Amino acid sequence: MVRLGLIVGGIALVAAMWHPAEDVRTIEIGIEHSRFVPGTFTVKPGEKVRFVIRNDDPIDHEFLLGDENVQQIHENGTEAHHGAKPGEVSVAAFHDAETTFVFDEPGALIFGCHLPGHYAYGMKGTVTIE
Ligand SMILES: [Cu+2]
Repeated sequence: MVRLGLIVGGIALVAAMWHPAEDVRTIEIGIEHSRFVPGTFTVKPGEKVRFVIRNDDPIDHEFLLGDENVQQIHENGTEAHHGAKPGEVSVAAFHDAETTFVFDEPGALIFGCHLPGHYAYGMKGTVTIE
């Protein structure tokens, strides 16, 4: 029995080592009353993160990750639906959505919702990459 356990454990370990692409960290972000919760978090350079966004509000929102420039483009843009680009996803009322993003160099990025008035209201957060 101990030997079988060692074999199974060994296989699991080898399987884990053979799939570095599966090394994805999941971060859950809630939306409550047009706020992201949590509003700040930290990741490592090169880290691959699967964001699971849970919208507990009765209205639609979006999660758009990028630098200040990207945020300005979305704030002035007219894209009605997001989901094709990594780090960008629409989140319907009372629904979950997810998007996967690979962080690059140390620094900081912003995530925000750019439906009319939301960003100005404070529907934004910061990711620190360090
Ligand atoms: Cu919103």
